[in-house]
Amino acid sequence: MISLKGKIVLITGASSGIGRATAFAFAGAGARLLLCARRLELLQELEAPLMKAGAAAVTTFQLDVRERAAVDAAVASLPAEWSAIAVLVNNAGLSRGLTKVYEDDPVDWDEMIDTNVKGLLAVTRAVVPGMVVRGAGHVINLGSTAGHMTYANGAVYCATKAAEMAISEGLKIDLIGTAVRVTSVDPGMAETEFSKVRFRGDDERAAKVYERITPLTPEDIAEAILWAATRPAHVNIQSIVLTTIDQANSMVFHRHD
Ligand code: NDP
Ligand code: 8X3
Repeated sequence: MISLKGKIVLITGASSGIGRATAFAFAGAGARLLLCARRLELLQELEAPLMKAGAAAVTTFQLDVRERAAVDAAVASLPAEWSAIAVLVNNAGLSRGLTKVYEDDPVDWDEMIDTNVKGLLAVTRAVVPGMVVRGAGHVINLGSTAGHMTYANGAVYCATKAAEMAISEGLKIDLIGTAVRVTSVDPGMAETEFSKVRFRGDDERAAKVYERITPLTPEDIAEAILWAATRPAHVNIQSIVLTTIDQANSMVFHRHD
């Protein structure tokens, strides 16, 4: 196990759900946290609790990962004491709608592809060259069981997560011979703001997704991310697929009586 004490960890989409839980997990390991998302006020509210949880330092900033120039500028303008990013958690992501692909709103396609695929690529492109130069680093991407098996009415979201899997594999190949590690963490259903965002604030519809199921918690996933990041330097965890006991794959669930 390697120590993350004082190491810089950049987490995208840290204002909610898995990203926020991951910030607390890395805080517990004594890391220095660089947290971004669009809702800056939510990030700022986390600063004191994260310090209390053990973070060595916390810096928050507003970032929309879809804005490639802003991503480049944010990473390039990090002060020297924050620039040596040791772990990048590419977590920012979302799903919009649950509709037949031939009836879908193309605006939703753009939002999912721009965030989950191009946003992940933009942050990776901005951060990884520094890791290669420093001879150390770890990129942890959030995939999904949705990338392993497509489900009805979810073609484009599933496609973005299949793309994440291909990008993680490709990045690992391209980094071969360097000390930079790449991991894809692929959860099944976890209760976060994910379904509220998918259904644009329809809380009732979102709650139905988790009805009579014990979903994963964001903390379950954060624990897996932290575990991957703390393996000895020669160990590269390529992927972790985790689901609740009530889920077999994208299509098969057990709903309790
Ligand atoms: P949440 O909606 O709770 O969190 C999503 C996070 O992503 C928020 O912090 C949001 O912050 C951020 N985000 C969204 N769009 C952008 C953007 N353009 N720029 C910067 N940040 C952005 O969902 P989850 O925690 O569940 O999702 C996190 C990741 O996990 C996603 O990649 C998702 O696809 C994946 N995942 C989720 C599963 C689930 O069942 N919940 C299962 C498998 C994978 P803000 O709105 O403030 O920008
Ligand atoms: C999120 C899990 O099954 O709702 O990636 O798409 S699912």
